[in-house]
Parts: sequence; C-alpha cells; structure tokens
Amino acid sequence: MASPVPARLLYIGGEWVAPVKGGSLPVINPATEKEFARIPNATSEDVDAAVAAATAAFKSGHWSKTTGAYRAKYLRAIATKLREHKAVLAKTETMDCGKPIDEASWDMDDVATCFDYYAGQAEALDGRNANAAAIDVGMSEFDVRVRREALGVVGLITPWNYPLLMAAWKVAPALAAGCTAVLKPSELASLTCLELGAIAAEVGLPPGVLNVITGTGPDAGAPLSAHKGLAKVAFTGSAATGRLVAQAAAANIRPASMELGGKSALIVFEDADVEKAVEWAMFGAFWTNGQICSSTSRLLVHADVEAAFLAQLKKRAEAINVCDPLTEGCRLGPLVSEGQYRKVLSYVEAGKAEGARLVTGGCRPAGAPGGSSGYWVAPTVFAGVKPSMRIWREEIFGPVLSVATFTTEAEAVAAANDSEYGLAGAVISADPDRCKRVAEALECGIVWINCSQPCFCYAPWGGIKNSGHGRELGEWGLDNFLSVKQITKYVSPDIW
Ligand code: TXE
Repeated sequence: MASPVPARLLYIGGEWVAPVKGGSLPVINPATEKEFARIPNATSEDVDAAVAAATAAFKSGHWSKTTGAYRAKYLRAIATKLREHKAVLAKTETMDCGKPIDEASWDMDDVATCFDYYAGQAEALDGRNANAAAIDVGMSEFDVRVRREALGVVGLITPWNYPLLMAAWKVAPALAAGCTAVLKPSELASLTCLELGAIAAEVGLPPGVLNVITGTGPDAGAPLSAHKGLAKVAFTGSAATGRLVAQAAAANIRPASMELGGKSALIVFEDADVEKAVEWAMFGAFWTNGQICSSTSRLLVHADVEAAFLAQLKKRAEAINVCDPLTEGCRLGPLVSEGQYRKVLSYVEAGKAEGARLVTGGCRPAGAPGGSSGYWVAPTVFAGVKPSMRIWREEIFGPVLSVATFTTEAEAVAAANDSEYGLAGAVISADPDRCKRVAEALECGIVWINCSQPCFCYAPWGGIKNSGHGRELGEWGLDNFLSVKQITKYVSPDIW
C-alpha cells in the first residue's frame, strides 16, 4: 500500500492517533489460530474525538455543502485506489476473516464498484435537487418543492463476514449524500477498514469526513450508537446487538437502520432441474461458509425429488475444495473465530440430539490444512428437519443446511414464512406462474427465482420482521443518509 496503516492507531480527523486508553486487541488468523497483528481498542474517549472530528468536518460545509459532482470525484478516486491495492486488500481480508482468496478478491471488486456506483448517485443527487418538480398541493399561490440534504454525522457499525464490503455499503452512500462518518468495524475483522482510512488519506479526502475506529462492541460500538452527536446510526449484525443499538439511538430520538440476521428458505419444486437446484443450494448454503445474513439455511424440497436432490447435494458437498484459503481455487475456508466455530458445532450437536438426520459433514473436513488447527467445519446437511428444531428456527451463521420436504405449494410457502426472520427467500421451478405466485407470497425483502444470492449495488437489500428495516444499496441506500426538506414559496401577489 502506498500509505500503510500505522500499527495500532485509529484514523480520526485525518490523523493516525493512539487510543486514549492505549488498549489493543489481537488479530487472529482463523486458518492458523495465530495472532498476526493487533488493532486498537477504542473507548468512549476515542468515540467522542471521532464524532467531534466528523462534526467539525460536517459543520465546515467543505463536504456537506459541496455538489454531488465534487464528492463523486473523491468516491471515484477511492474506487481507483481500491482496485490498485486489490491484491493486498484481498489477502488481508482472507487472513483476517478466513474467507477463500477468490471470494475476497471478488469482494474487493464489489467494494470498488460500490464506490463508483455511489459516485454516480452523488452526481444524480444534484439533478434530483435542481430538477425537483413542484408538488401539486391544489393551491396555485404556493410553490411546494423538496430538497434532499445530508443528514449529518452518521455512525456506521459493521460485521465481520464481509468486512470491507459491508463498510462500503454504508460509507459510500453516506459520503455521496454529503454526510460525514464514523465507521466502527467488527473487532473480529477490522484490518481492511483501517486500510480504507489509509486510502481516504491517500486520495486527500478532507480530514474528518471519514473516521475509522476499531474496538469491541461494548467498548467502542456501544458509546458510538449512544452518541448524542450523531444524526443516524446504520448497523449490520445480529438481531440481539441490533436491538441494543436501536434502543441506544432511540433514546436520542435518532433513526437507526438495521440489517440483521436471517433464516432464508430455498424452495425446490418437483419440476426443477435437480442438478441446477443443487448448484444454487451449494452456493446459497456454503458460500463464505454460510456466514451470510441471506444464506440458504433452510431448504424445502418436494418429497418426489428429495432422494435425488440429497444424493447430488451430498456428493457435491463432499467434493468441495478445502485447502489453505490463500490458495486460488479454495472453496471453503475456516469460520471467522473460535466463538463462531463453537457456536456452529453446538448447532450440529443440537440437530443430532433433536433427531435430524445428518446427511454429511458436522466435523472437520478432509483436506483442511494445518493438522488440527483452524476453525474448519465441513459443509453440513441435515435432512428430516422438523419446524420445531433449533437448527430450523435459529440463525446458525455457518455451513449448515437444514432440509425438509413438502407436497403442496401452499405448504411450502407457509413453512418458508414460518420464521421470525424475513430477509430473503428463493424458489426454483420450471413453472414461471408458480415462481411469480411464490415470490409474491414470501414474507421477506429479497426473493430469488431460479437462483440464490446474487446481489447488485443497483437493487435494494434488506429485510422485514427480525431481519430489520430500511434498505441498503441502490438509491434507497443513498436516501438512508438524506433528509427531505419541504420548501414552500408563496407566489401570489395578494396576501389577504
Ligand atoms: O455480531 P454482533 P457477532 C450474527 C450471526 C453471528 C452472531 C454473532 O448469527 O453468529 O450475529 O456475531 C458491534 N453496541 N451476525 O457477535 O455482536 C460489533 O463490535 C454497539 C449476523 O460478531 O452483532 C460489530 O461491529 N455495537 C450478521 C457489530 O456490532 C456493538 C453479521 C456486529 O456484531 C455492540 C454478523 C453494542 N452493544 C453476525 N455489541 C449479518 N446480519 O450479516 C457488538 N457491537
């Protein structure tokens, strides 16, 4: 990197500064279980400093009052630097969170695309404001229009499964809107977000526009979400933590957008091409080790094709390429942390104890490197799963797929909707009318037809029920960081 991140420092107000209390946290490579770096553990004093820097930057107007076209130049410069540094960033991501290097490289492409996309949205915002049409209020003496303005200083709290991409989904639209931001990535995978701070410095982003603080949830996340200086908090993570963040923001009467967990179902009908359905199920359940909010964690397969489907799925799952995640072609890395590893294994035990049939996996996969070290769990499939079982109801966030059967469309839809979550769902069938009906009946924010998991920065992303509220990406992602101001002008010469 052209401007390397100074070790153990926070990026606040355009400077690299030590945390006030001097604390640090280990960075563990989940493939080796070895510490390879340390990050600062910020506390409320550092949060105050970061919010103060962001507030000064916002109030100066040097960012918030500029045109979208001006901000777009910086966002594009960041995208260019991200592409330049892609190889280093991807390697860092893999060592930090365990995802295979190919996936990490694709993530970096998506991160750069996201910044480019929101550069375009920033430019479009100029047009949306300049060309805002008058609203017909039924009284010609009033000219009523709306103007979209930056909300203010925003707190962005992000998870470890897509460390830099989830940050990009928030940082890029926030900056495009003219907000200034304090980013707090997950303590389990913060390194690439610190690199984003270095890139911000490299492209000359005005000081204080983007601040990056690292630290634990209680030490750094909690004081950020409760900070009175914020105009908004945007959060991605677990429903349990989301509840705390939303409560803290609500105490300050501030909005908090929530992108939380999921228990997404994929419905495979009897007329589906089984081979293709297995392909999408593999992708949905095991990509990034199933550590994706929208992962296919429940699969409803028509009873007539269950046997054929499971036989092919088992074969494919057992053939997945497990090796050092830094090796190209690796398709299964370790889970992110020891805690997550133990959590996933405890669900495997719960599945067995509750009577589900283990089709494959549930143990360390053959081919995992490093002897017994590294947090590997083989792709795991349970069949005969009942709706009452914990593996069917709770978010596991690991490579564990629960399979159940159905015989009617209504039964499949009811089973898919019987969840506290409502992020995503998918349907595979050769009948387009049935696909359309099911897509409309599923209670969730995203539905995939004859596929699973594709994600585009142009289209809204987010859920309902305990999966949260608000939408990221697309123009919805930008609107998250904008305030709508009504401007009404009296245009008649007569007053009374
Ligand atoms: O997430 P947390 P964890 C789910 C998944 C996983 C579980 C636990 O099921 O097994 O959550 O993962 C910050 N105030 N998802 O513990 O706690 C924290 O530092 C403010 C789903 O890692 O939700 C991190 O930056 N912030 C998910 C962020 O919240 C706090 C992705 C997310 O951490 C805080 C990740 C507090 N009190 C996990 N406590 C998805 N939807 O994609 C923690 N944080």
